[in-house]
Amino acid sequence: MEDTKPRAIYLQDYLPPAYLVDAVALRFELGEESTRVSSRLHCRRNPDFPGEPQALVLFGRQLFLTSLLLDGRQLQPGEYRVDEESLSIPGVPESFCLEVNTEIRPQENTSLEGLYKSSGIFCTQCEAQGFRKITYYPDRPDVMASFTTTIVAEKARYPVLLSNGNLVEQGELDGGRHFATWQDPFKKPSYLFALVAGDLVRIADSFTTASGREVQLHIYVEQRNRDKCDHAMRSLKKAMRWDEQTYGLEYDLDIYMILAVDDFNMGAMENKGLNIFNSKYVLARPDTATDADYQAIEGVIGHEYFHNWTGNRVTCRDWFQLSLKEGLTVFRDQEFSADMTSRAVKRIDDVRVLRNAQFPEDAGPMAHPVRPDSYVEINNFYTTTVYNKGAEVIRMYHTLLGAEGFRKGLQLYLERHDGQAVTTDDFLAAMAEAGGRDLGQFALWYSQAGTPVVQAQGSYDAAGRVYTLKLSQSCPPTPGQQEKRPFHIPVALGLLDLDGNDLPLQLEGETAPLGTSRVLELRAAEQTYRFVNVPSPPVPSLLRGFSAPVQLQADYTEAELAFLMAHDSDPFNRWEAGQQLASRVLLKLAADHQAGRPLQLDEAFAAAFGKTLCDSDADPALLAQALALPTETYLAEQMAVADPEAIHAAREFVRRALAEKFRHEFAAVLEASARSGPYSIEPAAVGWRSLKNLCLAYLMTLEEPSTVDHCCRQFQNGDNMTDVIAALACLVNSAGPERQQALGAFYEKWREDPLVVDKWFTLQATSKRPDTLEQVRLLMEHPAFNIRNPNKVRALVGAFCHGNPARFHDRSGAGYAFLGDRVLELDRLNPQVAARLLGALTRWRKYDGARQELMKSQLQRILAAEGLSRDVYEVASKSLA
Ligand code: B3K
Ligand code: ZN
Repeated sequence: MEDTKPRAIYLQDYLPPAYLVDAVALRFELGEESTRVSSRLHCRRNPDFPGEPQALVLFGRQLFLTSLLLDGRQLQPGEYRVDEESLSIPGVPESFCLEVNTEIRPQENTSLEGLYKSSGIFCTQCEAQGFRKITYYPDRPDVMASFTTTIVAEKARYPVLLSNGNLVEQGELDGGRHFATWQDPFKKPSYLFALVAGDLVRIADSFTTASGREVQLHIYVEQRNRDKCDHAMRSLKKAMRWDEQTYGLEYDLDIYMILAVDDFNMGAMENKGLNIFNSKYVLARPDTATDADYQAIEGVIGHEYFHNWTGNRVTCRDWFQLSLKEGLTVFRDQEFSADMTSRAVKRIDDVRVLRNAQFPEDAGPMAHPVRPDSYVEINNFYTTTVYNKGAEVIRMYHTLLGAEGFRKGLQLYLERHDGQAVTTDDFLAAMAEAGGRDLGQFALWYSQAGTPVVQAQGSYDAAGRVYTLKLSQSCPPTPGQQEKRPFHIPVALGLLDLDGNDLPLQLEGETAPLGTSRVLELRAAEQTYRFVNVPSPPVPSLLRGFSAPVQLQADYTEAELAFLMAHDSDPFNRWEAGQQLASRVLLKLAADHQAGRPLQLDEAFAAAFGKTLCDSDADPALLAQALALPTETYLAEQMAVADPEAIHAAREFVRRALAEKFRHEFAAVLEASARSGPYSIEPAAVGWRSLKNLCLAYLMTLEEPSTVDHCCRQFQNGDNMTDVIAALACLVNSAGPERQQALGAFYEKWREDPLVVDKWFTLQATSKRPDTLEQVRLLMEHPAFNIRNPNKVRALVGAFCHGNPARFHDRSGAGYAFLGDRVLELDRLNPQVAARLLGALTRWRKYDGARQELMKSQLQRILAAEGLSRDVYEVASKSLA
């Protein structure tokens, strides 16, 4: 048993490939039973491979090998070896042509990795290692080849045949079949390969690049979705323009294609010239998609487009370098969205994701560095650490080098490595060189896991007019890393005077002040900064814009937090001060709840909240952010032993208490918003809707008939999905008969639209009502639910396990057992989705003894199951380790 356990792969074992592939010609014959794949590889020995010539090893999984020819000669079974994972051929010549013929069964492929079918459409997902489920190949990113792909299929069922690059030939064949041949002029790793065949409609547009080339833009969707592509197309053109203007980067092919499919493991995939998208990130119409959906579409369309340079033109040497392309591309899409909408709101949203998902990951058993040292299953490392913390690391280069230095560094990196597969060290070297900076210590952000804690202590000397700020840092241990070295941390800060204005900042030894907001570079375990000519005791505004992914511990009084909330010139820190104040109040109430003490609304907090709510000059979008309480997930992280019940009780109490206290003020906002104009997707309108719907949600906690009425009217008459779903979300938590009526009406109206039905599932799965788990179980039997569709699983099961802490962590353990059942059920169909879901149990050590036992027993039960995937095995075993 011992030796059949999946084994880890280590970064330190990296060796360059023994053989290179210069060109590959693929031919697919797509059938209803099986698909024939023939692949002709032009290979040669890699001159950079250290040591003796080796056997040629090609990776392959779940393939049926029909024939193998080396330089035209059929190989006999004794001349090669095939096992579960690979095909090896010893004694191959210096350079040769290999023809590999295999058969696969895409129709039976429920893992949605490799070639598979989604609602009658053939499509592929090859990153990270899906290509090896299509044919035997050196499926690793440092083998880059020119691809020519011929697709043969029945014309009536599959009129559209697509692959990467340019269409070079097409025509009719016998038996009602046709073919198309595509050629990609750019060398690429196999993970960027894509193939599509289906009955699709094409939305066409074009884009003229800065240098005057015309690029055809095609979005392919099923006929029923043709009226939902405008926003995606607009977003694509905006992204193309933005990358030219911001970084001087132009698109490089004459055609850019996007396909939307319903069955997809993640958001989307940046295949060269042919992106494949989860339809959730393409399709939108005002009546079917919310403002958040519109924003996510713009972000993901941008993300995949930006990969064309950061990922495709310059790719990763090995999968340990994943953040090289992902962190960088997330940073690029964040900046793009910030420029298209509101920078401050975008920053707040991004930091929320970091704190609600990445900080917990960094504090749990799956913690890993931005550049991991090892993995069992690479699909488990498409994490919020690699993506979102990776983006924060890129943001810190930007902060340290400045916008211009960063732009130069990026240009140097892309010029130097165009067409190569490289490492995060190569990226850092280009940044250091362009910025003229020593980034040796900065490299620790890639190799050390864990969220650093930065402590700040200030003191003011009135006689000397000196403000002294002491910053210290430490980082908790993470799996395999007990001791950490100090990080290089950019701490952006300002000092506020008694009136709340920014003071000029002059450090001891400087001849004049240098601005009112500046970046301190904390490099040692402890550093002291002395600001001179400070006329009065200041309130420091620390870590402005969240300049580093750290936990800041500052000894603010509640009065100081309220002061920063009202006056800080940095909008992020205004929001942050409010969140810190609210967290203190909520955590104190959670403790009261645990001790059985009566709950009381903190007066100072209520006053600060009221002041914010009544600030009529405030930007509605920022106001909505400021008035939203910290999430239950965030609050749980702040407790030594998380108590989901106490947190839920405290948070609901505060919501109701605030609603009671400010019912007129909330109602006034609702009224004002009614005058905010007709539906539009412009940021100002989005801001008003978010504020209005937040106020509605507060008021609905009181369930007063007039509010319920208002809510029902908004549900019935809303002309956009944002308003409709916001109203429905309130009704779903309510006790009245409106709940069932609204849910029924909504389903009847939208039953044919899978993405809208997903929202319907999610609202019910995240309901606060005590019978939610029962409802979720029933909904799994609903005809619209399909366990093979990842969007459905995420919308119902994922939303309950990850998005409803109060119900999921029910002390009976029923939520955990439900998750255990689903993980085992899903693992046989789609290991990637199963492993993600299991993530909800990894933090078991954070809970009380009774819950720990219940969670652990599910992990043990899963680990004991026969035939577990590598994906689930890795998460379960590391969680228990
Ligand atoms: N690069 C893909 C992710 C592939 C995940 C494979 N398990 C999407 C993206 O980050 O753009
Ligand atoms: Zn990406």
